[in-house]
Amino acid sequence: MKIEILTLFPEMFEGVLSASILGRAQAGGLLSIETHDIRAYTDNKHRKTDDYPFGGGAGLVMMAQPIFDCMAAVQGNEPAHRILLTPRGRLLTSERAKELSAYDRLILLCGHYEGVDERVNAIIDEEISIGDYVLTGGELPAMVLIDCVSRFIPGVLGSEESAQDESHAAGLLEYPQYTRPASFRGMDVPEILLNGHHANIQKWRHEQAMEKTRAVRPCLLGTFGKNKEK
Ligand code: 4FV
Repeated sequence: MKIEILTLFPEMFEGVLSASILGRAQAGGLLSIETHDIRAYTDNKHRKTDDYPFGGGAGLVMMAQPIFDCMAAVQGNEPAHRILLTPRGRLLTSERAKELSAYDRLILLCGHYEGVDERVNAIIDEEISIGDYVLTGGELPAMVLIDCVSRFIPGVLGSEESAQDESHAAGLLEYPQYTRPASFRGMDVPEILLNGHHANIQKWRHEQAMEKTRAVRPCLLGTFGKNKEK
């Protein structure tokens, strides 16, 4: 998969995209991620990328021209699924991330300040939000999207990991996880995980996931109840 990021702050991505799993995925050729500086596509001598909103209101709005020209230069003649990160978008879920991982190419547009000129939607295929809160920019949401989409690309997670058996993948919050030592400062790992057999461990984990989901995110149970076994 090739991911290209249109941003005013390419430097924000350097650490995140070069470290850990994402760094290894790129080194292994499973993923290619590039950033593009929108400011390089401005057509005014002051390299201005934003301006005051028509109709008044606080803050600044990103102008359409630099974004249009940056998108045209980056996309070229090749198809890509173009996503604007914005609080006004469809909420990013594990299910949507898995669907996005099927694309060969994603182009992510990071808004900044108060957002982008509405006319930018003429060159966007989808608006995605990472949650109902407002950040200072779309860069962190883009990193979140890249991280959770990449986990569904075959080979990105090691063989010992899986994006399938975890919180939200099955429609529930994940069961508790423990590792060595079996007893730590008087807190013991549940006996069933030490001596139970596979079927009992699976049953216990499902019960724990249901209990956690009921306590913390009961709204998920409605979805889980509709199309999965109880
Ligand atoms: C956001 C979110 C988000 C709003 C104004 C960038 C900022 C600025 N993006 N999910 N929540 N974006 O807060 O995706 O343009």
